[in-house]
Amino acid sequence: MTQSLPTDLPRAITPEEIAAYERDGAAVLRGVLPMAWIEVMRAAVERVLKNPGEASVEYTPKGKQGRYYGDFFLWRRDPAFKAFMQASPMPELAAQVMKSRQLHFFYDQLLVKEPNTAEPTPWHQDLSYWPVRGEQIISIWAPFDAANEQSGVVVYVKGSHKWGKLYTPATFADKSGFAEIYAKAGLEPLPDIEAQRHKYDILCWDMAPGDVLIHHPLTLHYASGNRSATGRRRGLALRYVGDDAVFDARPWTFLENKKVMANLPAITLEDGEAFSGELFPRVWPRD
Ligand SMILES: O=C(O)CCC(=O)C(=O)O
Repeated sequence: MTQSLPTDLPRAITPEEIAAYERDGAAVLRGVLPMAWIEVMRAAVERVLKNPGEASVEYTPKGKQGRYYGDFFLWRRDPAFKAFMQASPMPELAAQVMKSRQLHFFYDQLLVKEPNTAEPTPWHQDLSYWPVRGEQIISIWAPFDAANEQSGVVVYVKGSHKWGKLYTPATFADKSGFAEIYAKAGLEPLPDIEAQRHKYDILCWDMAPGDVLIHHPLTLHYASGNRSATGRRRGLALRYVGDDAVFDARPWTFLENKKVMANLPAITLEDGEAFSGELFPRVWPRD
């Protein structure tokens, strides 16, 4: 059924949008995700929510209202997620923004916040969690609902990708299994951005279905809980790596999280090697 969906970008990414991404570390791209894909992905998200995977995390504590659900590497178990990262306009978008000849898929991460969910996504930078080095590394945050600050759209500290900092990864929830791993990384503690928001230039966009956000792996970002009483916030982050990205074998990344890695093939990449293999397929150019 995904075969009849559009693969081409509805429009080219403009030089101004690329310049904003490079300068600010994040940008909004309006009207780049066709509605047909959103519908397919809404159905795919429902499948996952009804049948949570082994790597999934319920970030909302039991007994509290709302639901903050996180899951990883969905493309490995659901054909719609695989089609979305491979055959939707998203790889072309990533290649254009990063000016990359080739792309490999790194992983996908589903983050759903149902109405009345209090739990925020803490301020963090992605790169400190990841076994990757390079500049051509991008996240596309694709919401399948309208999203705004009230419902927990992702917001960014403008220009923070240029601070030259790699901060200690934040843990999304106490029992997620990550805290012990990240404490060992020996990185600089994150500043308390939430408590001092006035000191930072925060980028925040209202999103309509069809819009996506893009961000650099060093850009600090956050999302509030979903304070809407009715509006869901279903977001999927797609991570792509381009020509200059290589495997970084440093310890204390998410690879050491047994829950995430349990059902994935073993990674045999050496430090400094380009991404390849079954777990990190080439998705651009399309064969
Ligand atoms: O969806 C969220 O709440 C956070 C997303 C995020 O942290 C990311 O895409 O890297």
